[in-house]
Amino acid sequence: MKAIIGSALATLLAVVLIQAQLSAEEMQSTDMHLYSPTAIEWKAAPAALPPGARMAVLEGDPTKEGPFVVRFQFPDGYHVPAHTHPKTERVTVISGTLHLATGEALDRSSAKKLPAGSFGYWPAGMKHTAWSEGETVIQLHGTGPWQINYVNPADDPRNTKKSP
Ligand SMILES: [Cu+2]
Repeated sequence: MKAIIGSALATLLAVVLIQAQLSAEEMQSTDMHLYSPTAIEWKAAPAALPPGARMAVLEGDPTKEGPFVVRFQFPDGYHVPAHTHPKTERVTVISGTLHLATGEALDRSSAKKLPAGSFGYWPAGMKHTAWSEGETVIQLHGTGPWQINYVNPADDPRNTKKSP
């Protein structure tokens, strides 16, 4: 009886280990992509962002589970109103300048200035607002799905009713 339970446990453990290995492998790339700056395909950014931004998906799918890398291109003076994310945000400034205001007050006068070459990350749920100075490209990487929740629902472009 003990032997049966022992081998059942061993089988269960083996199944668990194989599943853990499979899900780790799903996180790994099976293909290769090299992007020169001119080969990056820009599209309109998702409706969750104010109009005017463009987005390029470089790796993965930010709408799905798993790792992703995307870039956003903002025109000069583009502003993303106060918002949070359900996961850690990781931002690299590729070109231009990003200004970031954080904290409860979101005081724009004490915002951090992030010139090209900057990197920053901040935790899930942290309120922040950001705007560009000059045309600005930022790169986000993280673990999807990527989501944005506006502090004030009226700021959410998805809530703007398009006239019929
Ligand atoms: Cu953000």
